[in-house]
Amino acid sequence: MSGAKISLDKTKSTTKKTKTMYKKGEGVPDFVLLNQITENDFLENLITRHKSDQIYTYIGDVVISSNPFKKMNIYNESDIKNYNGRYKYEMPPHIYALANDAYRAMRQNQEKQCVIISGESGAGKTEASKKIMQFLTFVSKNQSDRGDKIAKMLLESNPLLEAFGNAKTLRNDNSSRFGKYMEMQFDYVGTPSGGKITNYLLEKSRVVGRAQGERNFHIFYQMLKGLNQAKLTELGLNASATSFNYLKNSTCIDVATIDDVADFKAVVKAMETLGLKDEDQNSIWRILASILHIGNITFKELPDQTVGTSSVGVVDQKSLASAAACLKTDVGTLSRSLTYRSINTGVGKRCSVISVPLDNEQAVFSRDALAKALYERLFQWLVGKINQQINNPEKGLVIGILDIYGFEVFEKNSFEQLNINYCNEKLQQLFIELTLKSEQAEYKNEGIEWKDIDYFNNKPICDLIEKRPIGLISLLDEACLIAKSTDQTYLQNIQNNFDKHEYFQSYQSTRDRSIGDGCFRLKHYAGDVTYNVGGFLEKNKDTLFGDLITSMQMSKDPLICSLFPSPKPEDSKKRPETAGSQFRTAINSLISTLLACSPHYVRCIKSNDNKQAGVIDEERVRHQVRYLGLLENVRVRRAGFANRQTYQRFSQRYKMLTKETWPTFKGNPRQATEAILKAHNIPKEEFRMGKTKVFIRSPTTLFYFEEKREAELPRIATLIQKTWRGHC
Ligand code: AOV
Ligand code: MG
Repeated sequence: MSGAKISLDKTKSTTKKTKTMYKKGEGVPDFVLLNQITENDFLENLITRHKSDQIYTYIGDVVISSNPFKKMNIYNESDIKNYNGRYKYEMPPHIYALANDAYRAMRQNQEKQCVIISGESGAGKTEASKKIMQFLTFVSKNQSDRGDKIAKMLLESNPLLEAFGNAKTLRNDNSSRFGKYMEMQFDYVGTPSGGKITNYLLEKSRVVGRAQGERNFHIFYQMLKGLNQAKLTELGLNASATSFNYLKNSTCIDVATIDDVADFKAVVKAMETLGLKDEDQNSIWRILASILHIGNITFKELPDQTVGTSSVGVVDQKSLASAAACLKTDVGTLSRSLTYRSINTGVGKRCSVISVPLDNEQAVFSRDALAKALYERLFQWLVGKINQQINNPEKGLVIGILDIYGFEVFEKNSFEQLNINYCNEKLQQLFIELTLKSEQAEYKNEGIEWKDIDYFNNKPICDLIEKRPIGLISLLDEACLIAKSTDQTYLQNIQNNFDKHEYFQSYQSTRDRSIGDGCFRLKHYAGDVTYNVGGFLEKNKDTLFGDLITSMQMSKDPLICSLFPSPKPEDSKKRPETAGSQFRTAINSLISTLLACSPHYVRCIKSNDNKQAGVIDEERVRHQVRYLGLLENVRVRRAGFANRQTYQRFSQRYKMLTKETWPTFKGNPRQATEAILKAHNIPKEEFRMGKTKVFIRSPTTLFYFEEKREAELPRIATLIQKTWRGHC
């Protein structure tokens, strides 16, 4: 798996420092430079560049990345050094240039930065996020031990979390099944001081089942191939992966692009770097092994003589015993918690608890719920453990990197896909808000002459999903509260509410047979997705019966016990928050976090659906260019201004560049800005004076001022020193 490796190649680089950025026939490095902005011109440039191994192209500050599906010789140590500290226009487009810009902006402006990476499943987001981290850790670690150690830990969190949170899907061999926002923390001079990971909704249903041809989370296969024999025997895992129902049920064990043994080694190394002690590691292997044993437990009907009804008993006593042994819990209690459910009856003093036997379907449900809960809580614990090691609560500077699961469409799409695609809608909305909408709004507010550019706004789809009290999530919550509701009644209810909605379709409203029974369709920004409501209510409620919690609390392993705390008395009266609303809250809080930072964008494009090197599928790429709104992005960018700054800031930063404004100036910041621009003969078409800000059309003008300033600084510093000495 390429996913786990992030080491730097020390061989020679292919990115050379150059001022002439492009040759004829190789396309333009920034789409803004195209002669004409048509879809075909855009595509031609992208394809030409992809074919000549130039996978990065800009739209102003935005990096467009097309997945090469092959190892590129552009990520060596020498490449990092080439990009470090340089200006964008000096070098060919690269993700390192964006990382460098974020790092520079963070230190220069002492402001939080974030990098938002978007694109569909398999487009290259996770790889991009790792390249950014690789660049930032390399250029920022100084020779201090602490900086080095932190940098190492930040990098090592990747293979560890990928092992537990990524899996092979039909779209991507290393698909992220959780969302991740990694904040890299720096001190005020830019040395790494820590990090914090926020994770979003892990697709835990994968633990118990998935589509044919997909895999469970990588770690299961790694563990079976990587642990030594003695350990495997101790865990009762001396059998091939195909002996475990949770692994064999999707008929995919080995993947050509993945080396589970090597990845396992990387995981163990990462665990060590991140301070996971042997006993923690042992608990982790035991939990994972217990999940595999739990998956092999099946049930059979038993006649229940006392009540005359039937209940179920565990068939596979050996698997049950192995699971209990791995979990260090009592086998009888575990067995009972899988086959019975305690129910409180009566109120107050008359309250009593009765034990109700489960039928086969309920027992299977309960078994799978336990396996999913164990895995999800272990994952959460792992993230917490990493954070404990790396988080530095002291105030400093931050670059956040967002790598989330990409938009996805499968043959059968369920609750998980709805959440994943909802999250992608929100990110697209953020992109629209920040780059298309507010940019145009700002020109207007500042009184800059501007002709509006149309774009597709996906806000109605976001509202359709998340709006309260009538939205897909809220109505699902409502259904979860009503005892009689089923997935079908939920479907009926959303049809009644949304059948006239522009972006919602059902068989009832369209008579379109392709929207099968029990399904609805959303017209997402990235394409139509048909969701099957089967399991929606259960997945949203996400219940884990108290008996299972009790049986886990009896474990003699402190880690396992800690994963299942008893509910606090004050929480017992509150209704537990559903999975859907938790996700909505988390995503909206993420958006607020991102809005508080200066954003940098990477838009990843999947070149083809077969993960093939050297192939770029024009129609697939055209579709992505369309829905990502890239053409509109170029239009706004081209007609607009690359940079804007308040008069205050501009004049403050560049006042030393003209004798009119240095050392003193009597006018206001706007007049000072005008004087600086005039003294440097900046042509009129190159800037506009707004109400509070100056707008600069091309980045080169800004670079010009920056270079002049850098050249001036030593002289000014000497001058100040002399004046200071003179005063002494
Ligand atoms: P994703 O993160 O966008 O999908 P990945 O970053 O995992 O996609 O990329 C998928 C695969 O494409 C990787 O495993 C690599 O084989 C290849 N790849 C991507 N970027 C590069 C690159 N810059 N150079 C070489 N190969 C690359 V998902 O997590 O499924 O939404 O949920
Ligand atoms: Mg990914």
